[in-house]
Amino acid sequence: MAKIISQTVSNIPWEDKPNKYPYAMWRYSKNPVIPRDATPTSNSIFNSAVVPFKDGFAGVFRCDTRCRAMNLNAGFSKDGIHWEINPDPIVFEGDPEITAYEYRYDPRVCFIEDRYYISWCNGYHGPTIGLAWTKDFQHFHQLENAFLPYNRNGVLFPRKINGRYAMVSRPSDTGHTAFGDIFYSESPDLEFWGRHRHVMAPFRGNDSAWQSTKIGAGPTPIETDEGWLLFYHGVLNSCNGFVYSFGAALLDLEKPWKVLYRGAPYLISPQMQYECVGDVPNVTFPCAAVCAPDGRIAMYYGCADTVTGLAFTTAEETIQFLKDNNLKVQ
Ligand code: BMA
Repeated sequence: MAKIISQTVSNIPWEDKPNKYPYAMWRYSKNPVIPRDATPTSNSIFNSAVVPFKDGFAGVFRCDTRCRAMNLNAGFSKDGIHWEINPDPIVFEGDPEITAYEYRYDPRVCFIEDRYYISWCNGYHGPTIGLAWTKDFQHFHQLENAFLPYNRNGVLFPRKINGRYAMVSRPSDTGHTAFGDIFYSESPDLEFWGRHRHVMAPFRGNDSAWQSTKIGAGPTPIETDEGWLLFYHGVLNSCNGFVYSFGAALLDLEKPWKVLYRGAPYLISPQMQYECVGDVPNVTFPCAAVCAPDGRIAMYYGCADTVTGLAFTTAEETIQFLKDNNLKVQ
């Protein structure tokens, strides 16, 4: 049985797999859990990050406003399903040159040592990776941007690896990027990043076409005794535009840029109405997972750039799925 080493709590949101359901990941039957108008000014709430906090959960939510400004709001929940999301965006403290707001979106939250780190796509003369920390989800201290523009999908690892902080990210461009590989970077202090290593490229071929255009890390990687479990989104360029699905890979524990297994089929692709119809149709975009000691995993994912859904799996089932469906990459 694959064992989760990362932080776990037993009260994660959960629903058992429907009888005879054939796949490794299944959706919450009451999706979406967060509607688009959960704050007075929100046009949409999606691609958002949740972590265990006190005896419940806290999160950083991508709230696009009815002016279509992209920003981040904190929120709280007892059960991970019913959320109170602050009506006002997070105010980041720090060097005004860095905290100046252009746009903020697609947050991830990662608990490291004694605090919660937020990484997000931060507008600074183009998209790059913003970083901040909080201990209480009230006060947020912004750090230097991790990388030069242009970069997206910066996701921290929950502990130092070989003595350094670690992050995967996806170098990109200023537009609706039509390419993108996942890279690994290290930092001694969360300010200076280097030692960049290539992790994975999109797979250009029929054997896994859902991830043929670009890929990007999803939730904080989950440490298991068999490797880092990385859920990531992959994009297919169809005649109807980009289609965002997500799947998983298992990365080496000490050298996370080495891929041990990578699933050829997706785990979730846009199939439900709330995933196919919205401001951007056909998008399922995972940004957070919470784990239980017995290996259960609850995943939060953005649906059609409009609402937020939940899906479930277990470490054992996903790792077995990866072993049974490993993509052969030349
Ligand atoms: C990406 C990001 C995501 C979004 C996706 C689909 O480039 O902007 O926030 O979910 O496009 O629109």
